[in-house]
Amino acid sequence: MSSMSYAERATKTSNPLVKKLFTIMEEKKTNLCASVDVRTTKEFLELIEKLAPFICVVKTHIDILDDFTYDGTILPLLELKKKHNFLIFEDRKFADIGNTVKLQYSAGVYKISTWADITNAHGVTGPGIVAGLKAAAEETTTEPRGLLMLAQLSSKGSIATGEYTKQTIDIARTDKSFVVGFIAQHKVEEQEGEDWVVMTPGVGLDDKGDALGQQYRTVSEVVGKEGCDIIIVGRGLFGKGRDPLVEGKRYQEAGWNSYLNRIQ
Ligand code: 5FU
Repeated sequence: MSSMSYAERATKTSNPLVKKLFTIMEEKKTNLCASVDVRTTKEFLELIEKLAPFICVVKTHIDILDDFTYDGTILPLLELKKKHNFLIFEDRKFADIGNTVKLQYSAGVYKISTWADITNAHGVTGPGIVAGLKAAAEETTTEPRGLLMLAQLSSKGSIATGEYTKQTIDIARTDKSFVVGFIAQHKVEEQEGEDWVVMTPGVGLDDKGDALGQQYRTVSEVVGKEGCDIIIVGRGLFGKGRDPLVEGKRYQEAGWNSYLNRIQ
């Protein structure tokens, strides 16, 4: 489906969450997901407010915040979501048995299933992880929820390759209504009737990586050459004294132009 427009894919999908996502992307002309890895709620909300016009998805690591409270962090986040029209993706990377992830997703202080449209999981524990997360979503919200399976990672030496990646894709196929796509480094080969959303981290226009194993590729490589749908950018937008207003626009334009070139 990588040569089809987001608008066309929004019409074709029967999944309400995917429809919402592609519709936002088309309306705001963006395939940029901002990864807002900061430590205070103030910085978090201010950064999202600045980046909001340029993005389709906010990606959180909610457990990084030093001062998290549901009312102080999540309620204003949901207000920003309403005002600026984006989806929320909690990059929780679940990796346990079904019963445990069910609790981790819906309970504790974070109650992720009540506010995050999208979350993700590793395939390492087998398909029970999908069933556990889906059960939690069904029990805690009437809003559409979607799962991305971690098929590949961006970091140096990742062992999520080859047969592991293949088997993770097979796990995704066990529930095509709840699993909406993958975190991967390139487009996943699709079977008849499939249209997976591929979200890709490890994207940077100025750096090649960091000191802890992160590896960056350019926007045109990821969207144009590899056929990924959404670029996930963190420090490229706000790190090292960068101006999120400038970089937000820059990555949005780069992502959108690469997409337009791809579907021509
Ligand atoms: F699944 C993955 C992955 O393979 N690589 C990643 O970098 C997730 N990430 C996340 O994307 C990571 O946890 C960060 O939150 C973000 C990338 O941030 P950066 O600042 O653009 O390197």
